[in-house]
Amino acid sequence: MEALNQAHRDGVVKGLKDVAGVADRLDVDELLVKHPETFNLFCLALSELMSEPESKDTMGYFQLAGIHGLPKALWDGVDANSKHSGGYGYCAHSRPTFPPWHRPYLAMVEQTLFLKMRDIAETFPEASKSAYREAAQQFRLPYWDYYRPRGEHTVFPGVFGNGKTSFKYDFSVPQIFTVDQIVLRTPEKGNELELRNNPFRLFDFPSVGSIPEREWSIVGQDSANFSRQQTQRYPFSPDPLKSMNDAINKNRESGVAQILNMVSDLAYKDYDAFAHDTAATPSSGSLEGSKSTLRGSPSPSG
Ligand SMILES: [Cu+2]
Repeated sequence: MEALNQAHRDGVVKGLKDVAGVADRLDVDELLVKHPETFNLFCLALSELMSEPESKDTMGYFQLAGIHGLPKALWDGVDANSKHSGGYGYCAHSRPTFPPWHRPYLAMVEQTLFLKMRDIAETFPEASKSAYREAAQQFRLPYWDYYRPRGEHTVFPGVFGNGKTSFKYDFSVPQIFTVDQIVLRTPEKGNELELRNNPFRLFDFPSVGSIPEREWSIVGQDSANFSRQQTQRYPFSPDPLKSMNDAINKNRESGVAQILNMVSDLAYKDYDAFAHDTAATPSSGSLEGSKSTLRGSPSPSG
């Protein structure tokens, strides 16, 4: 464990294999339902990370976020090869390294949260400490499976009567991303329940200028009209949640078709065609393209 702590302080990603073994990453709802104590610790750790955004720690919130986008800053003094990232962050867009680049990046976020979860587990009362220690060991960064039904029967903008389409399953946004507050068991309350702000809902900027004004253009043409107080999803929609759910349900069919195509079409034997969006692909789409389509739907700022 000390080796991982030291590596982390040095800005090195070792991953969790040596300290927690190998485990599956789960869909966010699966983690929540199957490992509630782990999810509880995850929320506490994420809130703690987000509460010190301007920490100069190389594994601090703004430092981690800046690797992929904003705020624009050098990570540990290393200059970015920004030719492919639009001048922001280090993300390997439009290159063969697009898929593998994101794996150590997410492992870095995972390692950061895991170490916080381990520390938080130690602050719980003696009677619950060992349960939380074990819960931390179960943690792997969850993902959002866009094609997992979250409910039954939905109606969304489409092509049938009244311009609507209906489907027997609803692939809506996981609820944990939508509610303002959540109930957590906290060490401060002696493992009792406490109402807390939901860290998955939004991020409150510590000050209006914490993202410099000149950097906002990365989030698109309309960025001048975005809130400088907090992050928003579908900021210009009168009903952001409905817009997100509609987009996810509407894009599901073409998204699934594209992924199946990438599995079955021999054109994708070419790794470049599979991996990124600038290769001359004889068929349609790439892993990068499908990520962008889906990411662009729920959150215009990525
Ligand atoms: Cu990226």
